[in-house]
Amino acid sequence: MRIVSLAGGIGAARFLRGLKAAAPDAEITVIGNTGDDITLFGLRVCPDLDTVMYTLGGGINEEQGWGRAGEAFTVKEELAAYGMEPQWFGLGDRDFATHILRSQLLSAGYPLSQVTEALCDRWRPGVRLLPMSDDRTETHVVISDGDGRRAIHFQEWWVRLRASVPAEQIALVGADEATPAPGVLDAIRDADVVILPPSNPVVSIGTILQIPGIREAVERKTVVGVSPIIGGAPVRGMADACLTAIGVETSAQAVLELYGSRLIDGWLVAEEDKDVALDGVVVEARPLLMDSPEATREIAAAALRLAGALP
Ligand code: GDP
Ligand code: FO1
Ligand code: CA
Ligand code: CA
Repeated sequence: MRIVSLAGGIGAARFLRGLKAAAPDAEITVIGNTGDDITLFGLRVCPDLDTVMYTLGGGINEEQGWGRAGEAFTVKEELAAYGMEPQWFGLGDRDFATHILRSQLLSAGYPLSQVTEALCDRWRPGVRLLPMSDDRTETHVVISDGDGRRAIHFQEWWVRLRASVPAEQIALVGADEATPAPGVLDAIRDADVVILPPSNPVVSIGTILQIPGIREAVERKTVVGVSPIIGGAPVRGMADACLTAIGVETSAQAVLELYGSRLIDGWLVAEEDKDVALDGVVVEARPLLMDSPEATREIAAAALRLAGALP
């Protein structure tokens, strides 16, 4: 069986562990969000790709959900001692090595897809991890504060401001000129099923779908999504602030309507959201908390069954 999954960071990475367990013989291609990517201290950082790679490769900080386990922050402290900015982004020493190697390969001319493959040679995530695009795109957020109305990088809004200042607009800079990375459209075309994990509908899944060609390719497939919203709230993180920014209510119903029935064939919601309905979409209510490996595997298995990919 061939499965394609679009992926943000923590929600996706945890779900993908369950998907691997639910379909151990499947060939899984993960199309990762690179809108979160940022250049810091001259190094290219790809938080969502790294979260998937470290989680599936056994290197993730499990409690935090991002960054490396057993991390130290000597380099960060030394940079701060020089007064280097930004100081609001916590890059650990082990993680720095990933960004140094990635940046070296990128400056040698390798595209991000090949660089990601090289990094995965070490981590062996058990899936094929492709960035959504080799072209540089970045999510920026328009805010108004004491410094006026301006666009800032998504990470500054998310990490420094904790999304506490309302986003007036969220845009993927560079999207119009970007093309899907090599292998992305082929993987979607050849997939038996496309799964949308419980990732952020705006800045993870929504971002990937903005790369020209990807949405159209996915719409041709059988697509099952897992709601990241349970009982009117995100399970973790600040996805509600992203949905509000694009004028969408924070509910499993509204996220389904945002994706639409052209894209989605099946939608998994939590039991408290069992009344969710949309013409042309099969909705199934079940426990959706990924609070153990078994529970997560069962969510993934339910998604595959809804897609007709498992008996
Ligand atoms: P990020 O890039 O690190 O923000 O991660 P993703 O975009 O992949 O996923 C974030 C989303 O995952 C958030 O909107 C959460 O509500 C959702 N999420 C996290 N844990 C769970 C869970 O256990 N169950 C469900 N249904 N959603 C979850
Ligand atoms: N998130 C934080 O809230 N604070 C941080 O200092 C931080 C550092 C960081 C470093 C590497 C990395 O891969 C991820 C990191 N994250 C951090 C998480 C991440 O930037 C955001 O949660 C996501 O981009 C939103 O999906
Ligand atoms: Ca993300
Ligand atoms: Ca379809």
